[in-house]
Amino acid sequence: MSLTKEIKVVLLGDSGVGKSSLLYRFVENDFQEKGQPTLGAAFQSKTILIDGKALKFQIWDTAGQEKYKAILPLYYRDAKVALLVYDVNDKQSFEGVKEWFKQLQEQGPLDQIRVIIGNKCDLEQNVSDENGKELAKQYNAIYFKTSCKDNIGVQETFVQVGEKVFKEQLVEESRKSNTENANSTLKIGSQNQNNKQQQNKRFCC
Ligand SMILES: Nc1nc2c(ncn2[C@@H]2O[C@H](COP(=O)(O)OP(=O)(O)O)[C@@H](O)[C@H]2O)c(=O)[nH]1
Ligand SMILES: [Mg+2]
Repeated sequence: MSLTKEIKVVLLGDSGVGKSSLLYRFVENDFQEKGQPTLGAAFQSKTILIDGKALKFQIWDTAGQEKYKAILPLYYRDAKVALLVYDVNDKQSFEGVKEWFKQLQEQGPLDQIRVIIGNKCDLEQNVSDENGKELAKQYNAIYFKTSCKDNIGVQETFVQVGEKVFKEQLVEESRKSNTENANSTLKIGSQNQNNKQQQNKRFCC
């Protein structure tokens, strides 16, 4: 059995907010002033160590254009993590993130970890931190501010996501072992009951 845990991550957000740049910064630790437009969707992987445990991110980059929107449920429906990106310089892109949340609430998985990313924080900020945090609170999401250009917050975002993934895994494992213990206690209980019934039978005429 492989010791590396693998999770699927999907990048969502309007065109031009920096989704592909985030992926490039995370995977290659580099930045391109003139990014290439993304067609449809494509993924890249990167493994990092979190508290000594390996976590492989399979990150799906999607295109924000209207014409691709119909196919995006294919990518976010089984993603453990959704990164919803806006450009802090562009108010309209923040409205875009609100739309994404609505769609994910209707069609996304219930246990998905959602992260709001206010990217391009090296530029003038037209959407305040408070607005970003407020939206995150409303949707029980994590909030991060990043700059792919100046390499701010990108690695930290993935590390925090990884920590949350492992924390959830621990909670899930302890929940499972509690249920298993409860089940075996029940079995022992009912076995005792059976034994008593057998014994009673023996003393019965
Ligand atoms: N100033 C600045 N520009 C950025 C940043 N991230 C991306 N960009 C630029 O924004 C443009 C769109 O980025 P891209 O990653 O293609 O956006 P996408 O359409 O969401 O994938 C490109 O010209 C990038 O160089 C950033 O953090 N700061
Ligand atoms: Mg792109």
